[in-house]
Amino acid sequence: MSKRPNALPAPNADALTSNVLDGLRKTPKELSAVWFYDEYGSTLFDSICELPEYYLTRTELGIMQMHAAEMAQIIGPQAALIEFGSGTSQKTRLLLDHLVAPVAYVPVDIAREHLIEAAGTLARDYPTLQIAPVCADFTQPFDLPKQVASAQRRVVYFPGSTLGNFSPEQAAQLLDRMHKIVGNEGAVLIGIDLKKDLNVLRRAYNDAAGVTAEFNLNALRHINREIGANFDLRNFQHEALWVEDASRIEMHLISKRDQTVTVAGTPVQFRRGEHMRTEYCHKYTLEGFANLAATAQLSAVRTWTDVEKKFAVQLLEP
Ligand code: AVJ
Repeated sequence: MSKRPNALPAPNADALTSNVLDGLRKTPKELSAVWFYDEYGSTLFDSICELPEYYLTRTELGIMQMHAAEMAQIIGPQAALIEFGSGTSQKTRLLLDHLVAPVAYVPVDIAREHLIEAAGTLARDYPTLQIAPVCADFTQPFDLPKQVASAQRRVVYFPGSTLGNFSPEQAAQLLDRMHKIVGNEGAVLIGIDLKKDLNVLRRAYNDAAGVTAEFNLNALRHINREIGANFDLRNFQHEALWVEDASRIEMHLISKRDQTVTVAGTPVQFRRGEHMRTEYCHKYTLEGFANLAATAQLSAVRTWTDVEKKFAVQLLEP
């Protein structure tokens, strides 16, 4: 790694507190999906990716295995790859194996220890690659490391259908920021989950082993620790439901009783049965996604899918 891991700053605490309180003042209450990803939550997410019901990761990995060589060829030599929400960088390896003389890999993730570990493992396996991790909430502006400057082409990699976590307006903004980051010669390689059998979708977010429930509840544990709150995890129940109008799964936490929770010194009331939204997981049609990308002046030059069309990876260019 080009940077000492200790030099990675963690995101700002005041911004995190107002992020939570703003969401809790809404009706219905909501929390940002960013709260899932503390160290434990990132590990839980890695377990979710292995669940039999959670088809997303293995389907996308299959697409990458089949087509990474072609993706790398279209991306071209001496690219800088900037990954939003890099996690374990597992899918990225398939791309790195085929890219010709990549100039830099910039994994961006909110979970600091997880990021450092993933970057370290990657550095051992790709000794000639410049790896410049950035610990940041990628929905906020962050500085690009200097290594990116010498690239022939900048490419944002955004796998996992993480875009689906954002409202259509936020997703359009995020795509627009990606467009600005890569510039008019760049590209965005993005993974999106496609709309399918509703029972398959519901099961993916209501797994039999209860890992997703634990992942959902862990957002409260993370908030308790990070900004000082006293959520009692036993008083909330996980639920994931399909919302047809918006074409999305929503993850909720339902209050099991009337209760008052103190969040960074502010009392917050919950009624029994009240829903708090913790995540959107939008499921796209290729046409719907094309319209979304177009709002950011991006369009698909290539689309790769699995045979059952469960998931798509697209290369977007300005
Ligand atoms: C990593 C955001 C794509 O929405 O499917 C998994 C996160 N949430 N199970 C998704 C998640 C519940 C995941 N993304």
